[in-house]
Parts: sequence; C-alpha cells; structure tokens
Amino acid sequence: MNRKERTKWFLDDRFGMFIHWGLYAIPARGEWVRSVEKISNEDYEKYFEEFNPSHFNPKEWARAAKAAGQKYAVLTTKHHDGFCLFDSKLTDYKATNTPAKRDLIKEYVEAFREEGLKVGFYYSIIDWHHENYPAFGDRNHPMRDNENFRKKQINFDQYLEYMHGQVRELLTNYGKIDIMWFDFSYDDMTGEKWKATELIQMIRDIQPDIIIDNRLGGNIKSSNPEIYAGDFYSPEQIVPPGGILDENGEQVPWEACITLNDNWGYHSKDKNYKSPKQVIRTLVECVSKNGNLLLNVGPDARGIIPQESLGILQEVGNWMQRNGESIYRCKAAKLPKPEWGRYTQNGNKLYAHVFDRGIGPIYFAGLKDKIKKARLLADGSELKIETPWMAEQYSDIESGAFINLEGARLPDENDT
Ligand code: FUL
Repeated sequence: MNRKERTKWFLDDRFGMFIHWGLYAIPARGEWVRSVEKISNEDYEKYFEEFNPSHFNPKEWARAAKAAGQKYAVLTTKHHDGFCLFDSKLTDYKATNTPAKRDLIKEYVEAFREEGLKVGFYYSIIDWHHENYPAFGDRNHPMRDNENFRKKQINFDQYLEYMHGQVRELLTNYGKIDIMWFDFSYDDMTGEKWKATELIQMIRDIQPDIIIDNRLGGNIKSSNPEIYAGDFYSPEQIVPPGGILDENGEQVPWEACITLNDNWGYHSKDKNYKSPKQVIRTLVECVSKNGNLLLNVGPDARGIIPQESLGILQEVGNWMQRNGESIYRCKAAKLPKPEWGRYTQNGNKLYAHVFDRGIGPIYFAGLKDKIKKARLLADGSELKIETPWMAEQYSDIESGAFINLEGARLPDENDT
C-alpha cells in the first residue's frame, strides 16, 4: 500500500478525538507540568503512587466521540513524562503498577472498537523518566530541565532500544491499530537519531496498513517522503492557510490537532473553552482545505472528560447529525474563496457553509454553469435561486443549516 491508499479512510473520516491523559491529570496543571515546574523525580513519584482513576470508563469516552460525529480517536499511550498507560514489559513505570492496576490501553482499544471507531496511539519519543534519555536543559530544549540529569552519562542506544521495543509491544499486543501518532522531534534531532527508518520499517512489518504522522523526523526534508514525512502532517493549534502542499505543489494529507481550552492535559483552572460554533467552523475550515480535525479532550484524574468539553462535543454532534454529509468524504472545492463562508465538495455536490449572513442573496463565483437545485441540508427544504448563481434564502452555520448545491457543473480535478 502506498500513502494514498493507506490514508483513504482517514481523509474520508475527517474528524477524530484526541485524548491526553496520564499522571499529569492529578496535579491538573497541564501535561508539561513536570518540566515547566521542574518537579523532581521523587516529587512526581507521588502521582504514580496515587494514580487510581476510579471513574475510568472508556466506553463513555467512545460514546461521546461517536455522538460528536468523530470517527477515530488517538490516546496518549505514553506522554513526555514517560508514564505508560499500557502494560509494557520493558518498564515498571506503568499503569498496572499503580493503584489502578489495569492496562488502560487495552480497555480503550476494546471500547472504541466496540463503538465502531478507528483507534490510534499517541506515543512520545521524548521521555523525561527514562534514565538514558538525554537531559537537554537549555531554553530551546526544555525537555527534562532537571538538574539531577544534566551531567548524567547516558546510553542513548539503550533508550532507542526501549522506545522501539515499546512501539513493537503497542503494535503487537492490541490487535489492529489504525494510527501511530509520534510526538515529537525537534529541529536538531533528525529522523536518523531516532533510527526512524528502522522504526518505520518495523511498524510496517507488523501493521502494514497503519498510518503514521510526520513527527519522527523534525523538520528534516527527505528525498523519501514516505519515510520521514510520514503519512500525514500534524499542524498544531492552527489550520494552515491554503492547506499543505509538498514541493511539487501537490496536496498532502494533514490533520490539525486543536485543544478545546488552552491545555492538552487536564487543567482544573483553564476554563477558556471554545464555543461549539468555533469548533464547527474550524472543522469546516479544515475540510474546506483538504484537512482533518483532531479535537482534544483531557480527562481528569478520575478519568472523566470535563463537563464543558462534553457539552461542546454534544452540540457539535447535533450539528454533525444533520450536516455530516458536508464533512465526511468531502474535500476542498476548486472555487474562489467566498466572502460569506467556506465550500466543501463531494463529487457533484457542493456544500456552501454560510458563516456570515450578510443582507442580500449570496453569490457563487466560479461555477461552470447555473445552479440546478439548492437545498438546505439540515431539513431538505428548497432554496430559491434568484438568478442562476445566487441563492436568496439561506440559513447560517449557527442554525446548523447551509446550502447543498446539486447539479451545477463544478470545476473538477481536470479543470485548470
Ligand atoms: C506537543 C506536545 O508537547 C504537547 O504536550 C501535546 O502533546 C501536543 C499534541 O504535541 O508537541
């Protein structure tokens, strides 16, 4: 399988749930807390000793994702703090050794599969806990930022063996996995420092169809994009203007990962939540530029997704129920960017997502001939076409409706 074939389902599905969860949910100040606050090994240890997510029920997470219209999920199997939610034979630093005493990844995979969702693993190649992980401590690489480690002699090869071994475990012990989401390589760490070629080869040997993100190789450009660039790009907290093109000007698969508030991991004081409307717009924005949206939730120490996040997901789900047709299997339309919103397209159906009502009819510039039929997607009602290229009535995205223009010949891939 080549990248195009591997990523087909992914680009059709368009919308996924990112889940950041680990020991850092206990201090509840975000997933970087250990590095940012320079917490020592000993002090961080207390979270390991007390980790006991009494309300952990991944079936509920899966149901929330499904109800929101999300088709896949990606969960942190190990974040930068090195704590493993899975039962790795290669470390004691894992959920089965905490009071939780469970392989949380196993339960996650089963629950999400049961709801018919695709399953992904986030895995941090950074590891602040492993004794052979380098103690970068400068401003650009505040990776561990811990005095205890600064002068320590390390054997990086041993870390690589551990890291590769854990990836092998993850892809061997939990059945078919759909996405491997590595995080992250910084500029001076080329893919080869992580032995990325070898790693990717191993992954493809175990799970040939899995898709892999682009974070193994830093910003290194490779002559073999299948290897270093991964299967998809992973812009963070941003929807790249114009989508993402490769050196030849071809669209490449991408997925914007975006938080619901300002943190990935649970933060008890962060109430800066986006509105459901903003989230819907962002999803539309991604699809209108050929991208996916991986929307994050950060469950708390008990394993519960914050109420605010659940509320947003529910509203997005209501919208998706009526309008999902304009998201799944859709892509960018080859039309000039409209003033009133965004287009998505699936075959000869053009979806006009109206962001701003304005006062008059809306105009569809660039169509090859006149519109034959226009309907509100949310209820199927007829829309009056005033002149061949203008629709007089329309609703807006807030009320969950927009126009489905059928029949007009649209510029397609063969049009220049
Ligand atoms: C970043 C990480 O450092 C964050 O903690 C988060 O996991 C985000 C998705 O990727 O690079």
